Amino acid sequence: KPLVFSGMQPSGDLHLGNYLGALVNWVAMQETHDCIYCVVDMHAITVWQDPKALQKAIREVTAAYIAAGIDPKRSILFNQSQVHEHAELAWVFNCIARMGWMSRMTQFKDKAGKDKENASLGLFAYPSLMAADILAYRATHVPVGEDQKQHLELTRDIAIKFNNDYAERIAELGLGDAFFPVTEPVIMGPATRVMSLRDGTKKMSKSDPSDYSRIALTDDADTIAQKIRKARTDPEALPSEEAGLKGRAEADNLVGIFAALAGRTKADVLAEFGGGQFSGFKTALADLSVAKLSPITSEMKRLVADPGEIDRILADGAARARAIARPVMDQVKDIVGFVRGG
Ligand code: AQP
Repeated sequence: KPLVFSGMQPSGDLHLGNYLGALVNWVAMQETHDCIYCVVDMHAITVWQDPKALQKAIREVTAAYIAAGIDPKRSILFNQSQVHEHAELAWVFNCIARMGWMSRMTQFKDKAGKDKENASLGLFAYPSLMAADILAYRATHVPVGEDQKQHLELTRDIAIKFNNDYAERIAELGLGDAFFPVTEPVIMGPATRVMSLRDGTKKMSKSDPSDYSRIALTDDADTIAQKIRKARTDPEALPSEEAGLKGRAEADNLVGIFAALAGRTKADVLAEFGGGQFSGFKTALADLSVAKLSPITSEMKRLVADPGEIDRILADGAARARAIARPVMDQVKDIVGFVRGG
């Protein structure tokens, strides 16, 4: 079976974008692939995280994965910092990737903002660690939202350059023609880019200062309803056809969220709500969101009440992850020319 790897940062509460853009696809892929799902805590500290809040978020994100349908027996579920091969391989990749490649990454530009001199070195090297996450398992498929496409292209560039730079050595050691696979991004489903509820041109994000910009998986029914009621819209009625959403980013986003949650097309949603005012549509969207998210929220609550059990699941996942990553890392050391004991 093809091997899948993906992860999310415990840098705040997971939101509808994380859920529709990534998590629902992760759950589905368990049927057809061997899957490794990671809570990428080392990525989270590329920007400041309060230590106690980080520990809490790692357990909450783990609970969210399980509550959404990731089965920790069937898939490998762990947190990144427990498997040190990620950090080891990232260093090798830091020496493969070029400064120029990294400086073209839009996520770095967005997150570093104007004060680039003050951004952490980790934030700059983020895509190199992400390549290590994936390639430590030689994963071939990575389900992500649209925003991660550029980082995945860089993962491919790193794999190709490593394979080329060390081609002779890889052949000499009998490790095949290409040591690392050229990974396929899997960007699928109707909601690959969910936008902020306050600004239809910005993606929904954990780090947006406005709580009203996102629906968190931890929000209760009243909070969800209130956030949807306050979501920005324009004064026009909803169009009856999809073409009418063009140039209306906020309307497009809300219809897209409805369609994704209901498993319907946007055209179908507009056939029902087109011509009507936003208020009625928003009430229906709030009801649908609560119906879909509240079972996940309550299961998350139940799971986080027993942090010991979550820690046991993570430790078990880390041991299984290490069993795959360790031999890959040993081979990388042999390829590069490090001397290793035992
Ligand atoms: N708005 C979104 N729409 C669709 N997919 C999204 N993803 C994130 N936001 C959206 C997908 O969720 C997965 C995990 O993302 P992440 O936690 O690693 O980091 P991120 O992409 O940077 O997510 P955030 O929420 O915006 O976090 P912050 O604000 O901390 O940077 C990825 O597959 C991502 O594509």
